[in-house]
Amino acid sequence: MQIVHIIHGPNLNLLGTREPAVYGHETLADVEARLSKAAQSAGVQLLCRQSNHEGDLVDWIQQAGRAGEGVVLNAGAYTHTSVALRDAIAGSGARVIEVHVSNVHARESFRHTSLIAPVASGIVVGFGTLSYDLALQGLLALAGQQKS
Ligand code: CA2
Repeated sequence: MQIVHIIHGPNLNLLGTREPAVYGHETLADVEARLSKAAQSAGVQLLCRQSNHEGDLVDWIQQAGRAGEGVVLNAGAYTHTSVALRDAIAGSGARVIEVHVSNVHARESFRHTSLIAPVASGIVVGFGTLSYDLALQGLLALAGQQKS
């Protein structure tokens, strides 16, 4: 069965507990439960992980890349700062869809830059937690296109 990695970066464990005006009311567990249902209907297995540590994210991206498995990645604030994550994506050849819950372009200017975007296969931004669902759908569509 095809495996898809859902990787959440720093502070996303707080989703649904604070700043609801920016990030909404759903927790990470709520989002993952919904994604799991969509994955099940698509016949795909999800591996969902969150870490506040950059190196964990690097390891998981490399692992997915080595195995030829796709990634839905919300790198949180590391999106705007991490050369290491960009290098992990480029170096491992992982197919990554970058996700943001909030519309980063309507926020502070330091959030307008993504070091990941140039090496991502697609980007979904600003649809609230629905961004994750759209990203998974996009990733599966890209994988399907590659097979045919
Ligand atoms: O909009 C997104 O998904 C972000 O990746 C979220 C990051 C932020 O640094 C990015 O610029 C955009 C922040 C994640 C923190 O999540 C929280 C959720 C609830 C309460 C506090 C933080």
